[in-house]
Formats: sequence, C-alpha cells, structure tokens
Amino acid sequence: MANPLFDRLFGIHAGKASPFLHLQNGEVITHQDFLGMAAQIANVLAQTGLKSGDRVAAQVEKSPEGLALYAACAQAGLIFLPLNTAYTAEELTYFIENSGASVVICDARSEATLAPIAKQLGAGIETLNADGSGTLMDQAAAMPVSFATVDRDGDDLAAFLYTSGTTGRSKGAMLTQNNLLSNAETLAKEWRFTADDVLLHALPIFHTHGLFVATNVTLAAGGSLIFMPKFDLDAVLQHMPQATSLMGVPTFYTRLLGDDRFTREISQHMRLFVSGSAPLLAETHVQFEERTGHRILERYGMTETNMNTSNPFEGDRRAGTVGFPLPGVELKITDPVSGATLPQGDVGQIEVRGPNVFKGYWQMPEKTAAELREDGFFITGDLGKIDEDGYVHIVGRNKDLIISGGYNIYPKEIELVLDDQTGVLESAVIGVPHPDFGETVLGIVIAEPGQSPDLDAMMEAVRQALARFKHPRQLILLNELPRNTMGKVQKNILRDQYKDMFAS
Ligand code: MLC
Ligand code: AMP
Repeated sequence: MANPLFDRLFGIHAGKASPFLHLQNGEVITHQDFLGMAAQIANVLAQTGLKSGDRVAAQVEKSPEGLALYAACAQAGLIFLPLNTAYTAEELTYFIENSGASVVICDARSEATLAPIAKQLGAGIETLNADGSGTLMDQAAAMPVSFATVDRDGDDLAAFLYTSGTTGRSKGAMLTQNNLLSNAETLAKEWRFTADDVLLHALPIFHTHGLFVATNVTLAAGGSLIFMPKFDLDAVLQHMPQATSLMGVPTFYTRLLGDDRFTREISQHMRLFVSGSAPLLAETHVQFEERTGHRILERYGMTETNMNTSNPFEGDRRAGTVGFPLPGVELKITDPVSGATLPQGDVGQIEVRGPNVFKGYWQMPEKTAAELREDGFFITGDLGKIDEDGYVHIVGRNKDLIISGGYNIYPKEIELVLDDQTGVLESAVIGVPHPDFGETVLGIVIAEPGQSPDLDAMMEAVRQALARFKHPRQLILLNELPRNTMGKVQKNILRDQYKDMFAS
C-alpha cells in the first residue's frame, strides 16, 4: 500500500528547494522546508498515540504551520477536521463531540475555554498560534524532519468538514483521500496549473475552497502560494504583480472592482481568475472583463463534492453559468419529487456522481441516505438547468441556505436560537441581497401574544451561541409570518418584501 493523497500532493516535492509559500514578511518556505515541518508535526501527533483514522480538530489562524498540520495528518493517516476560526465554544463543543476528535489544536487564546471541553470529551489539546508559537511547534521543534508515511488507501478518510443542515445540526462530511486527490489533479489539468504558477491565496484554509481547491491544486502542479492571512484589498493589490492566478469568492471580485487601483495594468500579466462558493453576478463578470480584459472562470462545488463543474479554460467562459461537468463527473437535472431525469433545458434539482463525491455524513446514515442515492448520485439541493450548449446554470436552491461572502449560513440554526428567547412565538431567518457579501442575514420574529420581546437581548443570545458571520444584520418584529395553505412559512414572500433593505 502507499498513501496516494500524501504521496501525490506532498511526497512528489520531497527534496525540492522550490518555493511553496511566499509569506507577507518576505520569507519563502520551500517545498522541502514545508515537508520537514509537516513530518515534525506528524511525529508529535504519532507520539501522543494518535492512530490511523483518528480525528484531529483544528481551530487555528491561517499560518504555514496550520497548513503543515493538514499535511501531517495526511502523512500520518489521520483525519483532518479544520474549523472556522469564528466558531464559538458552543459550536466547537458539538464538533469535537460529534467527530470524536482525539486531539484539539487551538489558539492559546481559546485554550482556557476549550481545555475543559476537550478533557471532558476525552480529547487532548495542543496550542498553535498565528505566529507559529504554541505547544504543538514547541514539541515539533525537537522532532526529526522525516516521518514514515502511514499506509492509506484511496478510499480511506482524509478529512471531515462540517456543513450545517437545513435541520440545524451540522453534519460531518467524510472526504476520502481519492475525493481530494482526484479533484485536485483534474482541476490542475483543466485550469492548466504548472510549477510556474504563483497563486494569490487570500482564502481561509478551513473550508474547501481555500484548502482543497487553492492549496491542493497548487500542490498537484508544484506551484507556489502567496500565502496571505486573509483577504485584504491593499495586500492583494500589492502582491498581484508577483502572482499568476487568483481564486476567490465573488466578494473578492466586487471589492477589487470597487477600487480604482485595480486596473488593466495591474492585472494584465495574470493568467487566471477563478470564482466560486457563491453565485458570481453576471454583471460582475461583465464589469471585470471591461476593466481588465480577463473573463473570470466560474466553477461550482460543494463541501460534499469538491468541484463539480467549471467554465472552460479555453473556450467561452459564460457569465451567469458554472460551465460544464468536470471530466469524470456526471451531472443531471432531476425532478425534486420523483427523482426522474428532466429533459434538457428544464429547471430541476442538480445531482452529481463521480470520484469527487464524499462518502457520507459521519455517523448519520439517515441523512446520508436522504442525499446520497444508492446509485452514487448526490442530491446537491441546488436548482439548475443545462442549456442547449451544455452549460450548467444554477438558478436557485431547494435547501434553506444563505451564502454570505462565501460562507454558508443555515437559517434553521439561527431560528432555533431566536425561538428559544423569552416572548418569542416563532421566527423566520432569510437571506436578502447585499452589495458586498452577496446575501446577508435578516431575522424576522413573531412575539407571543401580548409580549414584546427584547430584540437587543435576542441579538446578545445569538452572539453567544453563533459565529459572527451568522449574526442577523437586523431583527424585525412582525405580527405574523406568511404561510401557504399547508401552513409552511413562505420565505420567498419575505425575501421579496425585504429584497431592497440592504441594496447599495
Ligand atoms: C467576515 N464577516 C462576515 C463575513 N466575513 N460576515 C458575514 N459574512 C461573511 N462572509 C464579519 C467580520 O467578522 C466582521 O465582523 C464584519 O463581518 C465585517 O468584516 P469584513 O472586514 O467586511 O469582512 P472580511 O474580514 O473582509 O471578510 C469578508 C471575506 C471573508 C469575503 C473576505 O468572508 C472570506 O474570506 N470569505 C471566504 C469564505 C470561504 O472561503 N468560502 C468557501 C466555502 S467552501 P466584526 O464584528 O469584526 O465587524 C465552498 C465550496 C466551494 O463554498 O464551492 O468553494
Ligand atoms: P459549501 O457547502 O460551503 O461547500 O457550499 C456549497 C454551496 O455553495 C453549493 O451547494 C451552492 O449552493 C453554492 N455554490 C458554490 N459555488 C457556486 C457557484 N459558482 N454559483 C452558485 N452557487 C455556488
């Protein structure tokens, strides 16, 4: 056996003095340096007794060490569980418990809060700070810079990513080595990535886009990353002259377009701009081409499936579409009720099948069976159609989901908190258009008869329970919610009613 994910994304760079990470302070970490760091971390994890298949939960700021932790997990056959740095202790407790993580790696600032939680759940705890300090690297420093790669099969699990559900409880998407490897190698080929590529990396590495697309594709091609702590417009503009490519969510592109410093000159040398994780407005695509001459390449993916479709590298990158199914990926449009495949051109539910599709949700066989058919097709919950030229269009969602700045927000999670507040009869959380984030969160609350709930206290309760990016931008008190004859809340009516609330 071997370890295909580690061998073909990381191991292929053994001994290479080629640059891998360009840091903001001018430092360059070579492929070999990076592999040495990963091996040292793998030695620490192995020494603490972690075994193949154990889960490593990591809520750490973006850093070379944080990325090396991911590589260490791959090399040691451990399942990497990256967690949004915005998650609260309450949210983290769920992820640590549900995943059965053997160790929690966190920033020293949250150690006091997380240590008792980890202990109670039988998990160890190590710290890793944004500057690379902390107990993890203190131990790693004393370790050998080599590690005997653990045998893993392509069908073995490599990562868990939690993606909330419309029922409110997050589900651990189980991603195999081959899910990640097949997609990375396909995308590197489709998007013509080579060792000469220098990708502007301004995405977080706790989600699919920044970790399994931006990083894995660059690793598969042997290129390097301008590794930025987060998206900062000034820094992106400063470093663009040294880059060849950028991957981002639509907010990256609307912010670039909002700045006069983003000119044709500063971008003319760039080879490729990729957008995904949320809809890219056709007008943004058009404005971008007018400004720079570049046509953004839009692609469509999910945590559960990695990337499904892409506009062509050569060929017409059509605004408002997500291009064609990737090689090896089958995509069909089905009737949401019967599951029957619909004729070309009809709008229905997007289903996908291929090596990119996950194994299911950790310890949730019913939720897995509800979305992953026996025949391997995954029901995405997205609504779309295939046009006469074969381009896939995403036209909506058959799942209650808000995407704000590329982050998924599930209304149910917020409604559960609001409904729990004094004097609240019920609530409805919707997404409404927002010029910067694409969509933003609006909370509508119905009071118990004769009660007048304290909206400020309600917002405080939300702040305590949920990550900042999930917080409603505003709470509105109404007398009642619109319902259809079946008694189902008609969120579409609410969305229409409040669609101009945060318009630019
Ligand atoms: C930050 N904030 C957000 C937010 N990002 N609020 C709502 N939605 C977001 N996306 C909060 C901040 O904490 C801050 O709170 C306030 O909003 C203003 O922040 P900001 O400075 O305007 O935001 P910024 O830090 O610049 O971040 C915006 C962003 C970031 C777009 C750069 O959200 C981002 O990097 N998004 C990428 C998410 C991602 O990687 N998605 C991929 C999912 S994988 P306060 O209280 O401090 O004012 C996937 C599959 C696929 O979808 O297809 O790829
Ligand atoms: P996540 O679960 O965070 O991976 O988000 C996946 C969801 O993001 C998909 O189900 C889509 O709803 C949405 N998405 C991803 N890429 C695109 C895109 N290019 N256009 C529209 N929606 C997208």
